[in-house]
This record gives sequence, C-alpha cells and structure tokens, in this order.
Amino acid sequence: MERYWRERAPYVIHITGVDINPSQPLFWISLSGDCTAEHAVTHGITNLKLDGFIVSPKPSLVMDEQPPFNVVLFGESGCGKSSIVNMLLGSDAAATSGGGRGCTFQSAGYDIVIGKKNFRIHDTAGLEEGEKGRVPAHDAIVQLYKLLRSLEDGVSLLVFCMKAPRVKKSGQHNWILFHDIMCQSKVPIAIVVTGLEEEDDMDEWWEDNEDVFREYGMLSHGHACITAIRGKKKNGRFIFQEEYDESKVKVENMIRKCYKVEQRRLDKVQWFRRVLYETRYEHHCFWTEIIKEEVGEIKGALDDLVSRCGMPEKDAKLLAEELSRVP
Ligand SMILES: Nc1nc2c(ncn2[C@@H]2O[C@H](COP(=O)(O)OP(=O)(O)O)[C@@H](O)[C@H]2O)c(=O)[nH]1
Ligand SMILES: [Mg+2]
Repeated sequence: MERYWRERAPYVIHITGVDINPSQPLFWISLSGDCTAEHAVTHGITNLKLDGFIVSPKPSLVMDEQPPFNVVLFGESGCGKSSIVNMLLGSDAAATSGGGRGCTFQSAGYDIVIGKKNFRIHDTAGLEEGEKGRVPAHDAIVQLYKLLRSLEDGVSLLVFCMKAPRVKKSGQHNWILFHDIMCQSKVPIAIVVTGLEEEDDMDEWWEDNEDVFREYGMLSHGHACITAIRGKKKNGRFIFQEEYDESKVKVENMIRKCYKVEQRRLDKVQWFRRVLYETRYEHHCFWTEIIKEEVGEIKGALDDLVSRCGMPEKDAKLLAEELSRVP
C-alpha cells in the first residue's frame, strides 16, 4: 500500500513537532478528490499531537535547491485564508470552513513556485475562532507565535487577510500583535482583501478604503483586492472564474513584489521585562566596583498588549505568560 502511494502521490507531508528524518517522511498521500491534507493527517495519526504540517510537491517538482521563502497568512477565521492557499495551489489541499468541511486547527505549510522561486505558504488557525469546537483566540495566537518562532529560515512575508466590506479594529489589533510586536516591524507585510467578486472593479475597494488603513497605522508593502471563490457553476462554468483567475495572478504578483530575500528569524519577544534606568555609578576604590541600578516597573511587550492591542490587563498577562514559555 505504502509503495503504491509513494509512486503515485504528487505531494509529501512533513509533520512538524515529530522527530522524523525529512528525507523519509511518514506519509505519501494523494491530495486529489475528497482527500484534503488536513483530513489525511488527522485520520492517519490521531494518536499524535500535531503542531502543524507541511505539504510539499515531491522533490522532482521543486524548482531549485534553495529553501523556500516563508509567507505567513494570518487573519480572522472565515476571511478566506485557506481559500487563498487553494487558489494558489490550484487544488483543494487546504480545508476551508464552508460547506460543512473542517476549519483550520493547526498551521500548515504548502509549497508553491512563483516566477521560478520556491515559496512556502503557511495557512494558520483563525484568530477569533473562540466559539465552541473551535480553536480559542488565545490558542490561535500562541500557535501562530510558535510557528513564527519555529521557522528556522526566518519569515519572508506576512500577509494580513481580511474580508470586505471593511477593516475592523480587531484587525488592527492583530496587525500590531503580529507585525509590530512579534516581528518587531522587521518583516514586510501585505494585505489581501477577499469577498470582492460582485464589484465591477475589485481594485476600487482599495482606493475607497486606503485612508482607513492609514488612520489605523496599517502601512503595507503591497495589497491585492480579490475573490477567493469561483461561485456557482452555470452552463458548465463557474460564474466568477474570470475574477478568480485574475485574483490568483494578483496575489502571486503581490508576493513577488513584497517578499524579502533576507528572511528574518524571529527574536524571542521580551513579554516581561524590568526597565533598568541608566544610572550606573562606577567608583573604583581599590579593588571594589560599586554599581547602582535603579529598577523600574515590569514592562515589556505585555504593556503593548494592553495599550496597543486593546486587551484587558488580566487576559494580556495570561497570554504573555503563555507566550513567554514558547521556546
Ligand atoms: N464570497 C466570498 N466568500 C469567500 C471568499 N473567500 C472565501 N470565502 C468563503 O468564506 C468561507 C471561509 O473561507 P476559508 O478559506 O475557510 O477562511 P479561513 O477561515 O480564513 O481559512 C468559505 O465558505 C469560503 O468559501 C471570497 O473571496 N468571497
Ligand atoms: Mg482556514
């Protein structure tokens, strides 16, 4: 059976958080038909706790030997992240939350080639999946931070995903948390706006809303106003096929324009830190050295969670404690 899949499957799945030799991945599966990567993994290894998984084309299909540039999609649940991944892949590898199918519980990486460069697109758990049966918001934040910290080659591009009609305050908070605080504003960020299939000109949305992003301090390196669905099939073709094809090219061009060749490994964020006032007095009297330091309040990124991300202090403290345990 395994040999059958090994020979036929176009993709290889690497499970992260499990000690495996990358040249001998655990599974070879086919992503065609109803079998999505997520289903296959959860069915196959229910006894293991997964941090995430990466779906890569077989080595024979990869462009060059360079490690892929990591592109991380993030945003609220239901904004279309998994649909964007599927659009870029040209398959249904990532489970979307429509039609009774599962939503994204763990992050997953999908390898694609754009303009002869390898990119690994990371689909992540939605940041507000707090309802019953879904990933609580805290867990989703911790998972995303773990993913960012675990990318050994660094992060090349963050993509903030949202659905029209408008950008929300919670979106601004997520932007500050991941871009400004966790990535210390050192990783480029781009915006994808979905849900624009009914617009005569999808790009007009940007012109109408640009000011709001500016007011929110969400300054991006590029954007794409798109639809990530094809719509219903009528007379043998999908009603938004044209917009969908155009959208795929837009997102590819955006990635090509915005990604950073020098990927940035994420430094550990100082969630709690004592501020040391710079009052050092050094007196050399014979062999002694007296150093006086004045210790201020506990500050650090925890403060930003409250003041810039609008989190209640109690929640911010709990989250910061959890995040500070991430290696
Ligand atoms: N109308 C419309 N629906 C979309 C678009 N992109 C995604 N969806 C739908 O929104 C739902 C959530 O999409 P999904 O990709 O799972 O969102 P995720 O939670 O961010 O991964 C699904 O039913 C998708 O079909 C879009 O551009 N327009
Ligand atoms: Mg999803």
